[in-house]
Amino acid sequence: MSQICILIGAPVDSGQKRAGCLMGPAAYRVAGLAETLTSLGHKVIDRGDCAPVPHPPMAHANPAVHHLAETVGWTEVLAAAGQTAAAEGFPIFLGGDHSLSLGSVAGVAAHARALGRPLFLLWLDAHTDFHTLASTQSGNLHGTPVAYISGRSGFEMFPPFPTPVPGERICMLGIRSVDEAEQAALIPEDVEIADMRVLDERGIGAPLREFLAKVAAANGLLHVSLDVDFLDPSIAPAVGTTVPGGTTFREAHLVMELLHESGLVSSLDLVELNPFLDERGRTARLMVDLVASLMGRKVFDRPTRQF
Ligand code: HAR
Ligand code: MN
Ligand code: MN
Ligand code: MN
Repeated sequence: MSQICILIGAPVDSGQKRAGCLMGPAAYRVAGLAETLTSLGHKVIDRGDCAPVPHPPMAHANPAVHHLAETVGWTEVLAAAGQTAAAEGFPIFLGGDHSLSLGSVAGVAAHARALGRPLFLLWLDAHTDFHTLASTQSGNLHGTPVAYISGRSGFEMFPPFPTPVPGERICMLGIRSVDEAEQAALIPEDVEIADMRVLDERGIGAPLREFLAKVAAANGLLHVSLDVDFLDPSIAPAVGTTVPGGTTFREAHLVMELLHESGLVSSLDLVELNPFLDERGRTARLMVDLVASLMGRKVFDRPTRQF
């Protein structure tokens, strides 16, 4: 199906401490994201880069928390841009660190609420990003979006999340770094966590297919959040938080191919690319290739499915 892809540049660097993610949107453009989507038959509208709504500094009881006002400002602008774009087509958020998902997912959740359809979330990441502002020790707000999206308390300075996504509508793949406080908070939730141990045992297709069946049965919308560190650092070095033992090139493409076949994905984040750490653009190009698989590029285009 041909889509109207709406590119939303989100040069967010405030959710962590290693500068460079702000160059992400430019790197995706240089790597040919729009041209790739056009070649697959999609229409592309590039909305350019957003800027955060300005706020005076905000303090938090947890002194580790930094760039709070800026993060709230990003959340507001991206939620508004995301809601508008979701009504017009298929939003693709070009990050930017993962704190941008506080806003991108709030935007698509507002759209889902307007349609009266449930939103589901696929989190492709080494990390669960399930901290609250109180529990984060690093103070890096890129480690918090899933807590906000699932309606945990402690985000009072942020806009109230429109219809929080309950744990049973969230699936995480690629997980291999979970802090103690996140672990404790995730236990009572029903988040489907296919960590690397599970993927080693079962392969990556099985847990994903199970989740997609739930989305389809509920007539849900599906937001996909793709963190560069989902991938093994040997193939995707351009990220500030490398964790060994990530997904392979083919595992990542299989995820994207299955997602395409499902026809269920309605919006996408590309996050944590730090082009300053890249090797001649290889990570940016790999991310663009993964988007191509998600949007319909096939290894061999069979007239009928025969797997
Ligand atoms: N859990 C750690 C923290 O909160 C590391 C979080 C890193 N998150 C990302 N995005 N890089 O997934 O500081
Ligand atoms: Mn992340
Ligand atoms: Mn991560
Ligand atoms: Mn639950």
